[in-house]
Order: sequence, then structure tokens, then C-alpha cells
Amino acid sequence: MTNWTPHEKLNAWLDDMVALCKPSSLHICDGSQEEYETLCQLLIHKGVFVPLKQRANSFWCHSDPQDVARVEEATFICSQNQEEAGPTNNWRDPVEMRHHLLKLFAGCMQGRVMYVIPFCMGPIGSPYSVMGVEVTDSPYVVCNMRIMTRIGSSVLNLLEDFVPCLHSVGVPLQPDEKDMAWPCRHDQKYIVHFPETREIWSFGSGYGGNALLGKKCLALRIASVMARDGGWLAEHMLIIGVTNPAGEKKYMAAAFPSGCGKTNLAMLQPSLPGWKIEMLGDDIAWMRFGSDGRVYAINPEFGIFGIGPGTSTSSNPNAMTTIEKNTIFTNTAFTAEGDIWWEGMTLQPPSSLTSWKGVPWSSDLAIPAAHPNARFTVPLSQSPILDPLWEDPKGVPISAIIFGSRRSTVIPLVYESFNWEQGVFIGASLSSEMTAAAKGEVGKLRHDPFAMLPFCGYNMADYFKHWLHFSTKEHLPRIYSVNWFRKNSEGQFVWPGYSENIHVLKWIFERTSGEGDAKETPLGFIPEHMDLSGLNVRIASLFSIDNQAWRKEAEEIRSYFALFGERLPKELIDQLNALEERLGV
Ligand code: GTP
Ligand code: SPV
Ligand code: MN
Repeated sequence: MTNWTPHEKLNAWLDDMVALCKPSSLHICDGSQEEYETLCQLLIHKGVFVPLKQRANSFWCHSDPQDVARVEEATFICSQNQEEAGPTNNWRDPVEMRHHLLKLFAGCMQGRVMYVIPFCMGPIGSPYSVMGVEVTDSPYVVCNMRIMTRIGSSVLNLLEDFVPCLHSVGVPLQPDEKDMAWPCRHDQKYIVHFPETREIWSFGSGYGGNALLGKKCLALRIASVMARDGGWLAEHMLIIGVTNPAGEKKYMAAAFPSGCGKTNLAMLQPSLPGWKIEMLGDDIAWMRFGSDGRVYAINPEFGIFGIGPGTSTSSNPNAMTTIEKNTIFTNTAFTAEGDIWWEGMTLQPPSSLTSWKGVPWSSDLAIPAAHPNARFTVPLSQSPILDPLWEDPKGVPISAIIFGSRRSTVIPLVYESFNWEQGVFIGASLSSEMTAAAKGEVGKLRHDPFAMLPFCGYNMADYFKHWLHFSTKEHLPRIYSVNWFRKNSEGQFVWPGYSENIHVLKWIFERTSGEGDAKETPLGFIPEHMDLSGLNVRIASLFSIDNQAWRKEAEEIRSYFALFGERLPKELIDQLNALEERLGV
């Protein structure tokens, strides 16, 4: 065994990975600033990174046009039995998949450096954190992992057990062969999880959740299995602190599908005087029951991998402040002045632009200059509204859980569930119009239970059961449904959203204090009065409940639930029946 590190299990695994992938050399990442700068220089030299003139220590880069988002059809859960993965996951037999992967990865790092990234999801030293080691042949991945997770010697020194995460862009180099700027595979992409042995193998993509393996792969797919076994929750949720004008503070968590507004809600700048939002996380929450019976949440991440398009000083000023420096921009447009740009950043595009594909762009082309899933990678510590408890190892107590999605019809602005079980039903029946965050048909309505459809590492029916089994706990958070995306018959949003979403959070805040007027409806409680004076909105268009549309919705949920067969918890059918009864079916 080679003494790569002081850690025996790691050394044994690295020996195997080196023998399999045959890199030209191996580099153990220490996570230092120097190392980061060296890698950025290397990426500049390779033509991947372009330094930005207006933003210190920041870079523009663009990917291969066929490597721009998560690839759900190439994402696999390889549990022993297909039933364990359930009807919503792509399942492959673990033995066959391993056999296939060993062939794919054989020699895949020839001519490249193998970077070894010890990383920690959660604050280093927290009993709730989980460590991983990602082996990758992509220096872009190393730079992004350093922002998104805690990496390097401080992790290696404390490393005990770890989740092995193997990543390769899948493009070996022959001696003297010139590398591509963004090597990846068009023909073969594999994002593979072995939930029982807690391993991740990713091949052929260098982008986002496909390649930064601490995020969706570990902190959601593998962690959801750990959470099921350990009695906790690993969720696709933002975490915020909300303070009212009297100085009282509560924490809330919210699950929205990809591209449906988590980062924006996490960074909300309230339009209502005296209210304050502070962020702990914008994408993932790990939640546990504390000894006082309350739910406590930590954010396992260290950075923000946020969507650019739509972000501006008016829609999200806090995000704009966060990305002034130390930021990697991927697939945005690039200005003649050496800065980045995306649709929605300013009303008019700058006069001269290079598109995300790296070619001259003009508005005559009638295509966006930035890719709709263009992203910024930035340290969470740069958020101007960071919550003081963001690294608290035990997490923050959650008073409300919010489920939201992108629905142009049917779902009202906000409603409160009658109880936990109905709240779980709301999560389970969530559906949303698809966005550019994953490869697929943008705008298509699909079921996305708990915003976890692409991220649950086991049978979704068992996941529902896991949520339901907490219903006997005391001090449960209240559960809400929100929808910022309702449209009128002209196709315009009926709700201004963004900073005005504080109106909804205010009502939720008051409800969790036993205040806040509410009216009972078949769906749950909706606000009795919400002071929206000054906003150009029609209350009816925000809160109306179309009985007929809801009956259709209920029918649709019933046929979706049938997918889970006998495994679907009976409580959810009871909830659906009760909803139909209230609707008068
Ligand atoms: P992922 O990072 O993929 O998980 O996405 P996310 O859930 O963090 O979504 P994000 O906050 O990045 O928002 C996605 C898109 O929705 C952006 O284009 C936003 O501008 C837009 N958006 C966010 N909040 C609102 C809102 O309140 N109203 C409207 N109309 N659009 C919003
Ligand atoms: C999402 O798609 O939910 C994201 C982006 O947060 S990625 O990291 O690519 O999964
Ligand atoms: Mn996300």
C-alpha cells in the first residue's frame, strides 16, 4: 500500500483508483489559498478560466454546450433490489453496473492529474457532518468543490469513515495530445450511486451536480439513505432566519424544485419595514429532532451554486453583493469590459457581448446570451445577510416547513396544512413546471414530491413513510404550500414575488406564533386579510381556489400515487380522500 496520506482506508482506496484510472500523477488537495490560485492559473492557461476585470479573484468560463445541467436519465441508484430504488429512480443491478463502470473508468485519467479532495459536508467537527473524498481529473471541479464544501488538510486530519466519490470527465489524453477546454463525454454520462455501500461514481460530465459530488450525490441521494436509517431528514431545502419588527426570530426551511426560487428566497430583501431575513443555506438542509423535541437544521454546504439569469440588483440585491468577488461564473455571457452578464441582470443587454458559447452575440439572434442554467459559485461567507448561527454544529430550530413549486395555475399563493400528515401529503403531491436546471423539456408539468424526485436515494414511498412516522412528535414545525408563479390569462405572473414574498413569510411567522387571521378552505388555511396595499395585485387571482381544477388535480395525484402500489402509505390515500371530500367530490 502506498503512503499517500496518514489514513489507511483512504490509501487502500487511492491505490485501487490509481490502478484503475491510470492518471499521470496524483495530487492530495490541502485546500489552501495558494493551491486554489495555482489551479486557477492552470485553468487560465488552459483557456478555461478568463479573469474578470471588475470582480476580484473571479473568473468566467463556459462548458461544452452538451454539458450544461444535471442529467437525470443518466443518474442511477444501484441498490441490491430494484424495489429499494423504487419507481421514480433509474435502477441498475449493482454487480452489472460495477462491472460496466470498471470498464468505463479503466485508464480514463491517462495523461491527467488525479486530484484527491477530502471534503466535509457540514461544519468540521460537528457530530452531524459527513465526510467524503472526491477523486477527480478536473481542476475546475477542485476549484468549485473548494467553494462549495469544506476541503483539504483540516478535513483529512479528522478523517475517519468517508464516502468514496470517484469522478472523471472520461477523456484520457495520449502523450502530446492537446486537451479540450471542457473535456466531457457526449455519448456516455453516468452518475451512479450505490446506497448500500455508500459510494458514488460519476463519469463523463464536468458540470454542477453531476461532478461536484458533495452536493446532490452525497448530501441528498446518499444522505437521504443515511437519514432513513438514522431517523433524520436530508432535504432539498433552503434555511432562513426571519426576524419581525419586534425582534423575535424564527427559522424556516423551504423545499422548491430546482430552478423554482430557493436561492432567491434565501437571500430575500424584505419590502416590509422592520422585517429581516438571514440565510443559512439555499439548497440543502439536514434536519434532526433535538432533545427538546424540536426539529434542528444544518446546511451541509459551504457555498452557493446559484442560477444567474433573472438575478439583478432589483430582484436579488443580496446575491449581487455576494458575487462581487471570489466567484466562478459558468455559462454566463461575457462583456467587452471583461465582466459577466445574463438575461435579467439589466433591462438592456450591454452593447457588445460574447455568448455563453464563447461566440459574438447580438439580440437579433433571438437566443439568450447566457445559458438559462448559467451559474455562479461563491462562498456562503460572502453573503451580506449570513445568519450568525450558519455554522452552529447543532443547527437551528425550525418553526415552519414550506413546499413551493412553479405552477402557472391551480395552486394559490399560500396555504397552511391542517396538520403534519396533511403537510406530508402536500409534499408528496408537489408537482412543478420543469426548468433548465436539468436536461429535459422546460415548462413541462411533472410530479416532484418534496422537490426530491431527482434526489431521493431510495424508494420514494418509503421516504413518504419516513416523513409520516414523525407525526407523533411534539413541537413539529407547521407545514405550508406556496406558489410565486401563478399566471393570468395573458401569461403574466399575478404575484410580484422576490422581496414581496415577505408578505407570505410574515403571515407564516404570525401563524406559527398562534396569530395571523386565517380562513378555512378545502385545501387548508389561507390568510383572511393580507395587507397588500401598494402592490398591483388582485387578491382573488392570488388566493382563488378553483374547485373543478382541484378535483382534476386530486385525480391526477391519485393516478400518480398508484405508481407506488402497495408500498404507498395508507395515510396519503386517506389524505387524498379527505381532500376530495372537502372539495365535494
Ligand atoms: P436550484 O439552484 O436549481 O436549486 O434553483 P433555486 O430553487 O435556488 O431557484 P432560484 O432562486 O435560483 O430561482 C430560479 C429562477 O426563478 C430564477 O430565474 C429567478 O429569477 C426566478 N425566481 C425566483 N424567485 C422568484 C419569484 O419570487 N418570482 C418570480 N416570478 N420568479 C422568481
Ligand atoms: C439543482 O439542480 O437543484 C441545483 C444545481 O442546485 S446542481 O448542483 O447542478 O444540481
Ligand atoms: Mn438545487
